[in-house]
Amino acid sequence: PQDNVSFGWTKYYELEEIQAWLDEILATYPEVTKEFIVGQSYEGRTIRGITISHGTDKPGIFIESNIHAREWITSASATWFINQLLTSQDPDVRNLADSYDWHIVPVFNVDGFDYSHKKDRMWRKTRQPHSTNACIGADANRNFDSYWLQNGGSSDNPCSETFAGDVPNSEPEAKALVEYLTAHQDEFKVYLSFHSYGLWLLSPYGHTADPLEKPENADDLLEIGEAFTAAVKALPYATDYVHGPTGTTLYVASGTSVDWVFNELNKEVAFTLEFRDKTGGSYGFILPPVQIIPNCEELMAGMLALIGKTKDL
Ligand code: ING
Ligand code: ZN
Repeated sequence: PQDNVSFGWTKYYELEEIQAWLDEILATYPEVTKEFIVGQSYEGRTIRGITISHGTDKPGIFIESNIHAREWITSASATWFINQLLTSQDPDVRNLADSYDWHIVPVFNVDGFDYSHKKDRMWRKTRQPHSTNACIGADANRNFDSYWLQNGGSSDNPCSETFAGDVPNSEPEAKALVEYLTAHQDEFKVYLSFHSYGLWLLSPYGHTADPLEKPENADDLLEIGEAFTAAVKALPYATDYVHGPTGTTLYVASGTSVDWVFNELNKEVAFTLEFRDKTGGSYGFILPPVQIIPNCEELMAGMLALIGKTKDL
């Protein structure tokens, strides 16, 4: 799977290395890949994405990864997934690659990711200082304009790990994504947000734990979740993902990207994936590199099932 390019999935790479790899991929596969730019981060880094398309006007799938800085397994898995779409000879993966237009942002929170590599491994938030200088950064996954700071799971304290920002879209990264997705909303049908950790597949809504408040297509989302978890469980690792609505399954969190896309862009299929480590696992966010490939294999199995079920509904 390391065909053609100088990258492997046996260690975690720094932002510069991932950017260089992306350049290499774009240069190696010019016919089917294209760069897109979501925007600029607070510290002026470019938030880059790659489109992989083996044709025109296929249904689109958008993947946002590493919105939380310390969740390194997410960008490791997103880059592996990109490589698979381009190089795999497996007929199921080829079909997945050829039947959809893929829009993938491997590292969304570029400032935070760089900071987590160079200064503080456990950094989660963005890097924009609060106006009071009390603390740095907001939780980008609480900063979107959907039930923003309303129903819990997000904080108005700038020093909290789940600080929602002073206003929705206060973080340049969230604002850029909102503008990009709004302008390109016709190009995708499915939205996925990669996180770690805990082995969860979470559907809207995040803003409420009331089981009666649920999307119209809640049953469809459960069916998709069922397919995903069964496919992952069927691998030799027999890993148990748990699926369900975010607020009732994991915890309440408002202002997330997935809820914003689901509610404001009216996408019917939007999920948060929480990769390895397992819930209560001893590694947590510091997942050993030997688990990168197993996690990726689980991602691919789950993704094939998720997309397959979505198509059949
Ligand atoms: N978990 C996610 C978080 O943002 C989540 C869980 C995602 C909740 C999307 C609601 C919606 O807290 C981690 N590990 O970041
Ligand atoms: Zn996260």
